[in-house]
Amino acid sequence: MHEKYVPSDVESTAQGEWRANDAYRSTERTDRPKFYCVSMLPYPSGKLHMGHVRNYTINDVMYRYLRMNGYNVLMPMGWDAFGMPAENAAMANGVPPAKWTYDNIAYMKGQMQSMGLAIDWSREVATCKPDYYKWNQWLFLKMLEKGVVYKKTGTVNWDPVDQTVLANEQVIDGRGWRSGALVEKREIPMYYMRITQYADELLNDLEGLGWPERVKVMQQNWIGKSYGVNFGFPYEIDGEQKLLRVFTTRADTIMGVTFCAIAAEHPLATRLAEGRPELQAFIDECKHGGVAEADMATMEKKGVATGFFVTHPLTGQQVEVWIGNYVLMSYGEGAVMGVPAHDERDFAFAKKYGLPIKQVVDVPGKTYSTDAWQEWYGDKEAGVCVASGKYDGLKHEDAVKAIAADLKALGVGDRQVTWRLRDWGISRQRYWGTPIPIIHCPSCGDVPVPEQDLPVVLPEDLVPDGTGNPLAKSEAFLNCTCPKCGAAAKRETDTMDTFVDSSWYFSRYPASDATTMVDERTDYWMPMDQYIGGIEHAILHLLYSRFWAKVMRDMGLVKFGEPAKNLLTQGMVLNETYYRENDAGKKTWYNPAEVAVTHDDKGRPVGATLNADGKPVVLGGVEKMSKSKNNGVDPQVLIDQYGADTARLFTMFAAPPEQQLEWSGAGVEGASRFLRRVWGFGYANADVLRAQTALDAAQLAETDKVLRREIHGVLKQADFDYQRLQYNTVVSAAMKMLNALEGAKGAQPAVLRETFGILLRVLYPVVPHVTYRLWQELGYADEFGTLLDAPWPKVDEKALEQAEIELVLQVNGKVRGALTVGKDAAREAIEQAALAHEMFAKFGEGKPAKKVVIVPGRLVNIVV
Ligand code: ANZ
Ligand code: ZN
Repeated sequence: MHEKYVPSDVESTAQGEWRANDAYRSTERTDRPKFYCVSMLPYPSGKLHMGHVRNYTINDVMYRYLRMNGYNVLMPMGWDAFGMPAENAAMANGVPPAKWTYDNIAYMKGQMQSMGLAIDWSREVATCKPDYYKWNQWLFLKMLEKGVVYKKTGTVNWDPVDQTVLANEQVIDGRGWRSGALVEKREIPMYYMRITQYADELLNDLEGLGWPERVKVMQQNWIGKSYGVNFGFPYEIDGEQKLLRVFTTRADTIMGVTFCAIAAEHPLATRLAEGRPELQAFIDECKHGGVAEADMATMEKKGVATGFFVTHPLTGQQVEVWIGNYVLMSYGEGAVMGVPAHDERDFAFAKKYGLPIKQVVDVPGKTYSTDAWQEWYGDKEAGVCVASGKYDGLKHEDAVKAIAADLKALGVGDRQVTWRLRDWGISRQRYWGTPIPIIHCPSCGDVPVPEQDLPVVLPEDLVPDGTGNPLAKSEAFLNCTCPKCGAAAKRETDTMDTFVDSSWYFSRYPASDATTMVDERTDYWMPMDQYIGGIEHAILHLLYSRFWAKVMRDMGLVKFGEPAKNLLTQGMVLNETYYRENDAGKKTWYNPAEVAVTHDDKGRPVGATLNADGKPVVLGGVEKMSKSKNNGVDPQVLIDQYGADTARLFTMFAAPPEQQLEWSGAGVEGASRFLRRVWGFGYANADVLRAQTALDAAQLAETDKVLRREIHGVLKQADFDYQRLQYNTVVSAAMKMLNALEGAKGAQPAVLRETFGILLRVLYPVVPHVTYRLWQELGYADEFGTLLDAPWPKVDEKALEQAEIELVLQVNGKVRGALTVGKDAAREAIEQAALAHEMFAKFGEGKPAKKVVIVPGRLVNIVV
């Protein structure tokens, strides 16, 4: 055994042995309970960042702890390998996205291996490989057959200069990110997945999931079930009687309607704009800008009056129709009844255009004013109807019922449930994705690719140039024959949204080599017992995954309807930021590695200078690690300098998994120091530790009992913390153990061996390399086998039982201190401990003790 702890040596040897033994390959054994723990698969962007390191270490700690505790555990890994960054890199460097992607995968896989993760690489999945995306295509066609997939026109962002469709994030302030051209909205045919068909189930099943409450609430809001009323305002146009239909959740405010607003794409708007250039101009203006719903909520409310009137169905009054940019064509009826007194958007709109505001709900004790919007104006629980004729005095629920009944009696409306959830448009006009398996034939129309011709393979050698989809220019891909009539035909060039790829990969890992989409190994492992990932995936990825699970279940492919029983959303990794600002106000951000920081006496940073020139930089505060703020720490640098175990220990110790983690150079140093101490203890006591003498519980010295009590007590707490996934306090437990071991002088060899063996196992899931090596070096492996499958240490309740008590210590009748002894300590042991006490040395004046008086459970008096 080396005297010095050399992480690179320890880690490469351990990893070499694990690889040689295929130590993390899992099988579908039935003699143990299974536990399937999965991290959200990474996008192969180039190299790992600290967020990845944290995510996978949490997963790894869980794996190792459970495996030692008798579970059959599987930790898989894969690559979310399609997507835009690869196309962007291709444009920048002229390499095909495939090459960039495969290179990144190889590099990042190497990094993961150097972290010592317990991944079963035999199950690796890359979503850009034909044997994976074949099944996206296959299920797409099955869904098409069943009507779960359908085609309709959808709105996209069109860049008129680059002649290409842009993703929402490529539209910046209404302009194309590369060309700077004003973006237009375009209607094109697209494929949709009917997720709305599962809306009720997606909502109801949330209840049974062991997920963070806030994630469930986010999903709930996204699905957005609302109970309302759908009714129409009668009008006449071109000699025809029609209804302007609206959807409202506040029918109780119907007497407060002062206008109606319709979306720019509403058919009535189109009709009214005929021969009215000022209306048409506004409609065209609305076509610019992004199509993201979030933009709609925050943008300035704008509109134009049409001079056209509809009739209020209950009062008979004339109500003017406006075209408004805040009305969405895709929600409800694409039209709203304007109640400025009680709807915040309508309020802003009415103030801007001087429309009347009529209060019809009153909350006792509050005074309404049209000066500024107040939260309570929109509260439906607190108020009652006023200025509403026969509905006066009714509360929200009763008013809605009464008004809906009246509208129904008039034949113009009824109650209605609506959902915020939209069907999922999966067509993308991009190259680097799963080809949609459809063939366009001039005579047969859209023809599905026959099952035996799957997969439709994506060419891997194209280089996009930013002007449209390269598939549309590739003759080799494009040209084919119609499977129905044999005539020359063209392939669909749209590819699938990359969220399709990530919607079911966890079901593929168990059966990654199967010639079917999934197989009985999927039945064995799924659903995931623990899913781990970032909160940024709380809505879309998780919702789509749940939807796919239900679709696959309904097709008889899998036996579960929810993919993840438990979800852990790990906290973000934060770091200090530093910058300088030039005269134009442009900030340059400096990496924390490039600056020297001064701290006050509380350790808070008070100033910093740039290493390069010694001049000051501004402290920008603690922020999420990101490229834009240049405050990332490269995990590779950390691993190269300190070893993977230190990186793992620091990330687990600095914060509980779900909390934010603040980076600290001092914390990393501390982690490294601690591991050197563990090693040092093992080295210094190697001979004693290696001696496998049996522990004789009856022959323990008091100091041995104290040590065992400490170690078993901390083990009990650590066990509890492992089970509730609180890994930071598991690390503190190990630190306490080491302190106790270092403080225990002259412990019996068997006790030292037992307690250090406990420390190694408690620490092992967090720092598997150094503990694995010590386990071997100190002969534990000979006794228990490899640390990977060593039995988890059991708490010896007997060791805990002997609680300590404190006795008052007197010297010549004067109180000089306290003496801690075991509850059942024998007379001689107490006498011994009293005479060894430092207070006796100090106040006994070097004289021998004449007599030691012991009052059991109370005090000890040494008389000299
Ligand atoms: C009148 C009203 C009065 C409304 C009031 C609210 C408060 P949720 O709850 O999210 O489903 N709305 C309906 N269709 C719309 C569309 N296409 N674009 C924009 N807004 C639309 O929202 C339902 C409410 O959103 C509806 O209730 C309607 O405004 C508006 F004091 O009707 B309400
Ligand atoms: Zn044909």
